Amino acid sequence: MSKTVLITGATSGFGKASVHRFANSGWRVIATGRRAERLQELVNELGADKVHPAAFDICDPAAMDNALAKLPAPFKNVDLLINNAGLALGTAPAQESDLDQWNTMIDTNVRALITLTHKLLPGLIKRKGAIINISSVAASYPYPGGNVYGGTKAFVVQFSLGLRSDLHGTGVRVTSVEPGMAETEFTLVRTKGNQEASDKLYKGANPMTGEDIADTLLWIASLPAHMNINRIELMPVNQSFSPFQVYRVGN
Ligand code: NDP
Ligand code: 8X3
Repeated sequence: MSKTVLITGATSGFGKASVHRFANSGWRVIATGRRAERLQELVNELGADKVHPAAFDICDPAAMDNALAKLPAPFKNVDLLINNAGLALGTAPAQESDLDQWNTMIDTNVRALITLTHKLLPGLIKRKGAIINISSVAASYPYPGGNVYGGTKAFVVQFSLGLRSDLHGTGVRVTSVEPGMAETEFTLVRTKGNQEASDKLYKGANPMTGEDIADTLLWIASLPAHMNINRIELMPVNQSFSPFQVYRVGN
């Protein structure tokens, strides 16, 4: 019998590619995001029996409740929650950052993620389901301008590991997926629509793609029920590590 996955942030990037991968592998998919027309395109491409579009702002708990209450019968029982919706805003150092942007990242990457998880946990436990949370390499490796974004993603890692502890014995699997550079709309959003900045960042780097991450998510979800990937970190070959920066007095 086919299973149901709820994928947040399905209008673009990792989420959109995952809707295709899961639907084409026999899953029923609840696809969420604010851009309703993009969700409808997924339904048109993949079929209304495979994809249910749920357009809402994930930061609005009432809208989330409404969308969950309106799930049609075949999509009601979620077996897998992929908490993917998220964003980075700005690259300024902390001392020059915009507090509203910080709060939006916390509301989206943290508050909305825990809210949806909390709402779906009873059903996931009943069905011995799974949760995959999308974190980032920014959770483990700080970089200038990563401040609150990295903080939210570190929360996602630790929350995932905490869930693993709490769900001990329930059969529910929890995974933190921590990707590095992948070309999606991520940088366009981060730079408020600066296509040139986005193109420049990815040019020549051969970054990962939404499909690369979607393949990883499908692999994790398809493992035997007795196996749990706790954390997985992925990078394009052309991305690696730098030395610490050292500020020298007198420079
Ligand atoms: P995209 O910008 O391409 O996709 C982000 C998705 O999140 C969109 O579908 C967007 O939908 C959704 N989203 C954002 N805010 C809201 C909101 N308030 N309500 C509902 N949906 C929302 O980026 P990616 O695919 O790259 O990002 C997916 C996840 O992966 C994010 O959590 C990101 O932090 C993480 N990540 C990305 C990396 C990268 O290099 N690309 C690397 C590591 C992690 P809509 O705008 O329609 O609402
Ligand atoms: C996205 C990867 O390195 O831009 O989470 O923060 S990075």
